Amino acid sequence: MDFNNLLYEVADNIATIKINRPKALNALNAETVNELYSAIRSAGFDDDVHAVIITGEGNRSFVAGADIKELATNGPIEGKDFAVRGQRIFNAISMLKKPVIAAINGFALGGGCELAMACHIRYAHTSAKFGQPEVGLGIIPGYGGTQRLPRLIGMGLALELLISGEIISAQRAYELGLVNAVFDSWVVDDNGEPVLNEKGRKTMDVEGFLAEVKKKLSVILSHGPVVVRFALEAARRGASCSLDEGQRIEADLFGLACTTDDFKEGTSAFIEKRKAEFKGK
Ligand code: CO8
Repeated sequence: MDFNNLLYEVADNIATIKINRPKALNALNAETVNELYSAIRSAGFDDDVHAVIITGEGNRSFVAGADIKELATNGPIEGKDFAVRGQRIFNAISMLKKPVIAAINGFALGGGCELAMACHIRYAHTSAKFGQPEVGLGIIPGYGGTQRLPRLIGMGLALELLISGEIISAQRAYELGLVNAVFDSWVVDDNGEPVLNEKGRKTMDVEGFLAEVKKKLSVILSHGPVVVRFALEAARRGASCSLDEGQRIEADLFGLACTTDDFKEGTSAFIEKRKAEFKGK
C-alpha cells in the first residue's frame, strides 16, 4: 500500500506501520492520521495479518505528537473536530481484533504517547521518552490521553504527568506500568563497543530493537489468531462495563472458544505431550 506519510509492509503475518515524517520527528498531521486509519483498516481486513506493529521511521522518534505547526491554525470548531476524528481512529486501533504493538523507538510525546497508549502492548527502546507536554502549549491532550493514562497507570501518577507536562524516561515509564518492556539495542562496532554519533551519543539499533519486539510477538502469534482475538475482546469489552457483564462476555467467548479446532488441538496436544499446531480455526 502506498501512503505519503506511512510505510506499510506485511511479512510473516505481521503488518508493520511506520510513521514516516522523520524531518518532523514523525509528528502527526491530519493526512498522517487519516492514512493511519486506512492502514489499520487494511490490516484488520487482511487475513494474512495476525498482528500489527506501529513504530516510527528513523532512530530518534516514535511520534513527537500532533503536528504543532498545523495544530496552531485551529479554531475551536476545527480543534474539536480534529480531536474527535483522532479519538475515533485511535479507538479503531484499540478495538482491532488483532494484537497491536507499539514499538517505541524514541520520542512518544503528546499524540505520540496517546497513540502508544491506544495500542494493546507497548515495547520501548531504552532511549525512548514519554510525556503529555500539551499543557506547555496551552492545550490539553485530545487523542484520549486524559482518559487512557489514568486507566493505565492510576489517577494520581497520571494527573501529575498530565498537569506537569513532565517528560519521563523509558525506564520510568516501565516502572509506572506505561510500557510492558524496555529493550537496550545499540549499533556496535566489530569489538562490540557502541558506535557514537557526532554528539558523542550511542546510536539506536532500530533493526535490533524491532527484532526484539518481533521475538516477543512470536510467542503471541504461536497461539493462533482466534483465541488471541477472544482474549483481547473479553478484556477490552469488559473494561467498559460492570464485573458481572464483563464475566458474561468472558463466559460467552469461552464457550465459543470450546467450539474451535484450536481448542481440540490445544487440549489434545497437552494430553499427548506434544507441541500444539494451531490453525486459527
Ligand atoms: N510538530 C511539528 N513539528 C515538530 C514536532 C511536532 N510535534 N516535534 C518536532 N518537530 C520538528 C521541529 O519543528 C524541527 O523541525 P525543523 O527542523 O523544521 O525546525 C524537527 O522536528 C526537529 O525537532 P527539534 O529541532 O525540536 O529537535 P530536538 O531534538 O531539539 O527536540 C523534541 C526534540 C524535544 C521532541 C522537540 O522537537 C519538541 O519538544 N517537540 C514537540 C513535542 C510536543 O510538544 N508534542 C506535543 C504536541 S501537541 C499534541 O500532541 C496534542 C495531541 C492531541 C491533538 C488533538 C487534536 C486537536
